[in-house]
Amino acid sequence: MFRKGWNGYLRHGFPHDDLAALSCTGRKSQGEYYLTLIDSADTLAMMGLMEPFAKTIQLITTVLPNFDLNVNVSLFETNIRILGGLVSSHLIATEKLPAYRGELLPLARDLGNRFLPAFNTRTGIPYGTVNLRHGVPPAETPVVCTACAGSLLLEMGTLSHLTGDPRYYNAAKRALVEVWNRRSYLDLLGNHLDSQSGVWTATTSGIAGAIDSLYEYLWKAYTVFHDNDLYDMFVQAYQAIETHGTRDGWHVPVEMNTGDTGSSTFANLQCFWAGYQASFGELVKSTIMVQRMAHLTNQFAFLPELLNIRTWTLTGHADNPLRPELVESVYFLYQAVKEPGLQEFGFELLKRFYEKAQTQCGFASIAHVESLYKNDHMESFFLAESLKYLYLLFDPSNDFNTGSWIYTTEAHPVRVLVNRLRPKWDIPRPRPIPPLRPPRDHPDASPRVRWAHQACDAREWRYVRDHLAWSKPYTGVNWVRHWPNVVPPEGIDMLRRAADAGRDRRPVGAGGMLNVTGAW
Ligand code: DMJ
Repeated sequence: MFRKGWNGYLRHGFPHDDLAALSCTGRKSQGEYYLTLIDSADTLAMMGLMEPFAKTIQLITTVLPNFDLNVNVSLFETNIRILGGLVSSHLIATEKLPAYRGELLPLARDLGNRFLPAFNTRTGIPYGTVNLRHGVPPAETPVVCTACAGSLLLEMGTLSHLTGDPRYYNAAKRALVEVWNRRSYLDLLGNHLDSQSGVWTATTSGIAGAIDSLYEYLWKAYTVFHDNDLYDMFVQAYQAIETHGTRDGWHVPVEMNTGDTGSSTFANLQCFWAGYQASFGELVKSTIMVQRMAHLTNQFAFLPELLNIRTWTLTGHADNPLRPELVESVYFLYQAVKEPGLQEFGFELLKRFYEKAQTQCGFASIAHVESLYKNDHMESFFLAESLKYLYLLFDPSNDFNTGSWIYTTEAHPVRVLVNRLRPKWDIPRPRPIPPLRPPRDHPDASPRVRWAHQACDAREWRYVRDHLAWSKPYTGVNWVRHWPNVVPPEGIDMLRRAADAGRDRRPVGAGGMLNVTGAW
């Protein structure tokens, strides 16, 4: 399937960003900077296609000497897809292609330099859009989405590590810290803010689009760069979502200042959360979420972009652009628990891509999850993420399943560093917590502190697995309402006992336990 999509892009889509998979032509989707070529290059290497990988690197450096392009682009999308693709391919080529001479790194550095003007705001929170040639367009809105400002550190930090230039790391970290500093006293974030004034312009919180990957980057960037500020932020942020952002165990949009329910909407983009939870050993919650998603796929061949979980009806957004989030979570949970049922589920999802999305020259986005009409577009993340995670799910001895790699939000692997970057990399620590927070010895504070030391106990996961049958028939929202009761009190006690025992929570990366010292 990857070969078909890749060859389809090269034959019909290149030199445009993406393949229009119905009309078999090319289409611009971002900056017309060879998006699919760069975003999917490392998938070739991860699937063992080393010769095409080497040729692709050559092609990239031939067609794209630099990013001196007069295009307005999304900082976020260009960072996760293009910069992430470049630094990841550079890392892999350095390790696996003897003839590689580091050609991608100057290109990545050139792009990183073109990002920097976007951070030139009063707060350090970047603009959402930058012109790659001229900097921020004069009439550009300062309003930026939370994920857009807070999901830059893995790529820009790795660029700093590779070049020895701390500016990229510092800009991305400052942006993340400045967004976090504006959290509510419930430790929740809104979904858009003004990068000049620092004021929230949209105060609905949650884990769906516009906020999602910020959470991912707190944990993953901590793991890669060993920056304790990020760990502290991660623990608070995760706990806040689990405490205030769920209803009946579903993650829902909530008001950041009050915790009130915004709407009963499930978004396909939320599905990454289960994989994220699995990556730090929160296996029970991860399993429950994946199982819920599995039940949803009994009703829909592809998860819709949005679903009203109160009325159980589709909203206006009933499409699915072949997103990776669900397979991503199946993959990460499988890596943590090696449950064969997860591979079976992954294979089912793979078959659906094969049977329902395939076209003459590639794979097309699904326009409506009930009619299964198609859109004339193959997103770059279908090759860069969806098929990559599916491949890794079935290839246990793959180097990328066993080494100390961390995946960016666009599934680009970056290396866990052996040592923390310091001191010139450090920027001031986050400001003290806002005054409305309960004092440290207040009982409200203790679960957060305890959570950080909680054990990751395989028994707890097996317990939940054995009590939640994968084959449970879908019975709609009433059955869903009963979910919180599915984990009986003994299960909760087991979690508490594990916490009391004070065993260390060991992080689980894509390659199992992280081998932090063996990386570089
Ligand atoms: C990808 O570009 C990234 O995973 C991003 O974080 C949000 N979602 C799309 C794919 O769905």
